[in-house]
Amino acid sequence: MLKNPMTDRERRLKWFRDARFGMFIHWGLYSMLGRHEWVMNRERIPLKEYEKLAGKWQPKPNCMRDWAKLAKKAGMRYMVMTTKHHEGFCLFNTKHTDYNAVKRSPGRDLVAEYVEACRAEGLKVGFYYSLMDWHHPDGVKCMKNDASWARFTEFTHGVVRDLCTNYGKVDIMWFDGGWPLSAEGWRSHELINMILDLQPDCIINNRTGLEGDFGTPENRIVPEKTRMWEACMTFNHSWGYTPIDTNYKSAWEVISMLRQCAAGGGNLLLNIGPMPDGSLYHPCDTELERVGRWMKKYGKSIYEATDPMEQEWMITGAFTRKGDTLYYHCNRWPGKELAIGGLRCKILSAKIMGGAALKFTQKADRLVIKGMPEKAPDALSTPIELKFEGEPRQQLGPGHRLLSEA
Ligand code: JFZ
Repeated sequence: MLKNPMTDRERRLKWFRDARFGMFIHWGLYSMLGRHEWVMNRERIPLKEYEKLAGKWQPKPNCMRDWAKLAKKAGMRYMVMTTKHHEGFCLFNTKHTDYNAVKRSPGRDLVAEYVEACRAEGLKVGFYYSLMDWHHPDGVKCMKNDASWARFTEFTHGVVRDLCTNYGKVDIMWFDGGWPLSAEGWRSHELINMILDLQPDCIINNRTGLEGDFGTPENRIVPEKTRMWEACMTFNHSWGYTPIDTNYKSAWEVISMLRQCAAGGGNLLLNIGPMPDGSLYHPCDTELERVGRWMKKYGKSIYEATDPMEQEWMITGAFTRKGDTLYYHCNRWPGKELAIGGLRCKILSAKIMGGAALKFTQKADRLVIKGMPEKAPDALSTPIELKFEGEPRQQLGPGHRLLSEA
């Protein structure tokens, strides 16, 4: 049985619910090849050839500090870094395998450096750990052979124990790569109980095969209604460093995703795959700095505004809500007037967030806000703050009027 997951879960999740925004880091031997973190599998690179990378990796000193500084500047409140991805190379010291960053190149404990960098910036510490392991000799045999299964699950639990013992407080264990075993096969109940024994405040995601403390929709924002969730998104379309994948998200898109996550009561975990030496690069750094300047000014409408509101799509923007306040995130500026149809609540006041009151008319379910500047105060998105009373619901339907009003 799992330790006291329900009552304890909300206590452990409190900081996470308030955090809203985190930085995901995918960094490993695969970063040196620059063709996605699945390169070993996709290109069927022979193990002996791939292992040579573990004799060459030379990240520059203190690169994680740059990551943590950028995360803080962007308004992120936690980080999650790959401690071991599917390739099986551990970025930390462990007695369970020499295929690690201390016994091989770069001869440093990269996880220890990462943890220090997070804490220096006041960021919560998350560890990504892939259960699936393409390097371990029992990583596949464990499916069919009991002795192999016993060895591989002992290895897995032993390595996770090292992660939860040797680096101080761990705030998130972010598991991944459940293939080829089930929750029972991974002994996930035992794994989670061990983590909570060692790290009683830690939260654990849903990729051990068990429900976990939060859901992890990947590269899509799908709010979960019955529990906490966090959407993980790439900056381009790869998690690991992949310079040939140049279609990067803009600050405008990141803020739109943040609004969508907040409106659904969840978090955004946005990924960067650093260069082999740990360097960051354009446009990730510049776009995240733009996001951070926006979050400094309008962050309340994202961090705090997670109350539910039934809304419909609009081309000029979308809502978040906190109590009796709606924030209409206008990210396509219509000019001096903004019309919003379908609102079923009475609007009491309107203003650009942080600005002066705006005139408005509300007839039936048509709100028209007037006297706005010709140009958007902030092209990334300008939140219009609306105080309201009544039912915060927007209802439009496909007809020009609802059938009930025809
Ligand atoms: C996994 C990894 O394979 C990938 O390399 C990256 O680390 C990502 C964050 O997690 O990718 C997945 C995991 C789950 C799904 C899709 C890709 N899924 O459930 O659809």
